[in-house]
Amino acid sequence: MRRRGFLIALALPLLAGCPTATNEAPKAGEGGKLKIGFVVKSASEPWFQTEWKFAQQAADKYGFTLLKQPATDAEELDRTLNNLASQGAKGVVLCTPDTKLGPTIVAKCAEKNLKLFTVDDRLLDADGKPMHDVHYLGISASEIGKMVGQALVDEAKKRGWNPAEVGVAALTVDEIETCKERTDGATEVLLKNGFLEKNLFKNPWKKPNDIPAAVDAASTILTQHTDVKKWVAFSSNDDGVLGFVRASEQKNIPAESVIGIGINGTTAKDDFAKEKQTGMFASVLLSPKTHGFSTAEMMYLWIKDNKEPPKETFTKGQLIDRTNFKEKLKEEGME
Ligand code: FCA
Repeated sequence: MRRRGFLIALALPLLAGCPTATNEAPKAGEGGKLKIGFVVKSASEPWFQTEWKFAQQAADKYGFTLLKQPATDAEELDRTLNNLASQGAKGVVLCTPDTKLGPTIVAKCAEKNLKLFTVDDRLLDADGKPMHDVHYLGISASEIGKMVGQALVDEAKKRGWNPAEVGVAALTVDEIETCKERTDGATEVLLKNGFLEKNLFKNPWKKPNDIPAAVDAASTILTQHTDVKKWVAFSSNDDGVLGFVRASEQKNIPAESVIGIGINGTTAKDDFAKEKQTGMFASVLLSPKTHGFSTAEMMYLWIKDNKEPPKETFTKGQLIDRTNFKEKLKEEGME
């Protein structure tokens, strides 16, 4: 329904002979300043706030104007892309609220003369396949998922747990390629290391980017399996794992019986800073600097010098926990 609204909105100017298209064609921008949009699916998630912060540093360095906009659904994204074009933006770095909007987004950006650089979540075509021809920078998701799995295995061993008795909780977002690859990677490693399929409890995280929704999804798992006394937990990112950790606290499960390992680092770091260790044991710190600064910089050089960015870039991550997070965040320019 929503997507249809977006398609109609896209088709209307075309049907009407596109009377506004010439007016909306990219202008140099007021004051001659080049304008670039940076649109993300959630303005409240620390990951995206950090990405914006670094993108702003690129804008400050090169002197372009960065238009930071959230778009949480198809309609908002459609409005935002129209808006960016009418403000004279010539390109947009985008983490889409819905990867299935791929072809519609590509058509819209072409119509509005906006160069498109997708970040984090890759667009899917009409057959649900990744759109390899659209520029994309994302994480090496499967590899990072496996890092999470291995770190869970290592910590459980260190605590002397018998893997066959441990509950494995996964909050999944399988409709997003990068998220599915992460949780599949972690699952694979755990199952190869003595954790049991029968103890693997997956629950889809209905509203990703929303911690209360993750708490709900995790509570369901915990309520159904009160016999399980020790848990390892993972998800597509820190916020999902934090949902599990908060839910376990609400159920009075001791922190030492929970090993939660996230991805991003941007949310987990707040738990690492707490005086007492929580179930949020570690995280794979990504590089919001690369995802924010470098994408904005590449877009700027693409518009200004016609220097096309690589079609695909995959970034890495590094494990952080309470013992090293301060130093690692500093190295990434995050503190
Ligand atoms: C996805 C996740 C974010 C972040 C990003 C790199 O968009 O939802 O939390 O991990 O990939």
